[in-house]
Amino acid sequence: MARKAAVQRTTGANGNGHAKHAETRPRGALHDRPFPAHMPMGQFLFEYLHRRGVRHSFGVPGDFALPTYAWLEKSPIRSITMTHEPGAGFAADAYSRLNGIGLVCVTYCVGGLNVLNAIAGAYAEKSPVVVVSGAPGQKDREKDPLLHHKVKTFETQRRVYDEVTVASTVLLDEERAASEIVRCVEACLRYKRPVYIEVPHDMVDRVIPTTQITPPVPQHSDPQTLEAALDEARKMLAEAKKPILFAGVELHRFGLTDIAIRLAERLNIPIAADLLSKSAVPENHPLYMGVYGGAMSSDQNVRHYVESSDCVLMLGNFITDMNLGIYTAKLDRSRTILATTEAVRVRYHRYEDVEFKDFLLGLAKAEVPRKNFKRPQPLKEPKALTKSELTDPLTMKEVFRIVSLHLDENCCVVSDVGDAIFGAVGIRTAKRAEFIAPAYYLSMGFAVPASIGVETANPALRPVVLVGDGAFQMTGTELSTAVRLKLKPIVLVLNNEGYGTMRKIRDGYFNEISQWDYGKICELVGGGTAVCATTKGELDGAIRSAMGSSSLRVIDVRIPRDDMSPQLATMSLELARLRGIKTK
Ligand SMILES: Cc1ncc(C[n+]2csc(CCOP(=O)(O)OP(=O)(O)O)c2C)c(N)n1
Ligand SMILES: [Mg+2]
Repeated sequence: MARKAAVQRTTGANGNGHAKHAETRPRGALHDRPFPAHMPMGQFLFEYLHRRGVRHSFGVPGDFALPTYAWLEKSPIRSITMTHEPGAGFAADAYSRLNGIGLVCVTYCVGGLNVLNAIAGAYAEKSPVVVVSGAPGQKDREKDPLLHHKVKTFETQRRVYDEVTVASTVLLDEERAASEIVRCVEACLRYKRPVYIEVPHDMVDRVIPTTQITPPVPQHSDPQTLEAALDEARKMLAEAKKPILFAGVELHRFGLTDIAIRLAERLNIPIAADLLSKSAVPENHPLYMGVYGGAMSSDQNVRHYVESSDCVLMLGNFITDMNLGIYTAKLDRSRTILATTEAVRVRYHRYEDVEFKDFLLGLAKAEVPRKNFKRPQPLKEPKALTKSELTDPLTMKEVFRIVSLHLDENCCVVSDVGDAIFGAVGIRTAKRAEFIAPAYYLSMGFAVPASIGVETANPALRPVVLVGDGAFQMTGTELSTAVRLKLKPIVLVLNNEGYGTMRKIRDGYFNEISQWDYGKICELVGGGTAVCATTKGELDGAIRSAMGSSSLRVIDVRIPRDDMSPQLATMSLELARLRGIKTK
């Protein structure tokens, strides 16, 4: 019997089908062992994902997804049930950023649409998450009945997901199911963006052929265009008196940071990062100047250096309003080279068909004379606390200084939206620490569940979670998942009694939230220890004690209601000005 064709779609990373992309990092051993010629669909799905690097799945099951979950359980991938799908999405996003690919497994619409916001964030910030959703069966769809969890049509969820993915499929065709799975997973790896695989519950046990799947095709640059782009960039770099490398997040996502650092070292040019890529370059590197983002830069030195540079070599940067300090950044095209996975631009010329990695490798080999860069002022390490200040009340600025004192290469700072993210610009670590935040999409509720993804992807990392009281109230329940999994995040609830960031832009009763006794969360979730910190000394002691422990720690960090980090002060003024809102 002829079956309905699988619904399929793949678009480029920029959503228009024309995106360029770098080669992905080598993933799991795909072709070590050939797949059996026929396999149950569920077995093939998870076996393929496992071979491509997925080791964990985050989600919540449901009746349409249970047959798929049964295959997940039998697979080598470990399934983690979260308290709510948004948490599963944020955990999978953070996991994918560190691991290179991740997985959420949910049920139809009630689950799939619950996780949608997190997947939208993963799309916006290029995080390679595979969404597997259980769904009504082929038989169920025959007379288009009103089935539970259905919204409008059986196609609704897949169509919604088309807006936030680079490939999607509904596995209704046994013959093509294996190649559809491969197509979606490979698109996820290639574009570093989410994909959607819908698995009807009565299809997942069926035996499907795997013989037609083909290995992924490596991408190549057009040699002449590449040479022309390199030629112009080399000339610009050679003539520049004051070049700077402005590191973007794609360096991290595509595993190219080390090549970029070697390039800067060879040419002896300084490095700045943007907020999304903060920590991609170790902050203690001798060439590292700090975070640049116009008015939101980590200090005036880096801001002046970038803005007076005659050649800003931007590698993998997202040009977002946040990254550019709400458009206070000054980066005109006459003095920039911008290379990303989507295109290479040198001054006013745009080069298509040039792979980001090829361009970077070409530059790394370029014969450009070394510059005589000498740092105007060495980047200051955070000052240790003096005895006399231990009893001082806390301020946002001091929180970030005290956190900086404790971070090392085993830490991963996970920031939520609010002053947790703005203030994090001011974190200056003596050692290399990871940093993860939804610094472009800016969805609240990211950090606590993301810390679960971080520690699951790399158990050697200790997540240091910076989360506002408002954001904590959204997804803090995931601490119960952390306790169940014996994870050990250190969670700093930046408690300023409400939506501080919003208050700074426009004050009103709508920015009030309930005051929770955050310390009690440990009792509720049955693990961990909580303390409250109101002074610098108390916070310092609480973090030191947390670092020495190996279980969940929650610190209720009491910050005066009207205080804010210097970065938020600048940004809120800029935002209010942009929106025409009068500030006090
Ligand atoms: C999911 C989501 N809802 C609403 C917002 C808008 N928003 C941005 S910051 C903010 C307040 C955050 O409050 P809190 O977590 O307490 O951090 P604070 O601003 O006080 O530092 C809100 C509501 C958002 N970014 N994400
Ligand atoms: Mg708050």
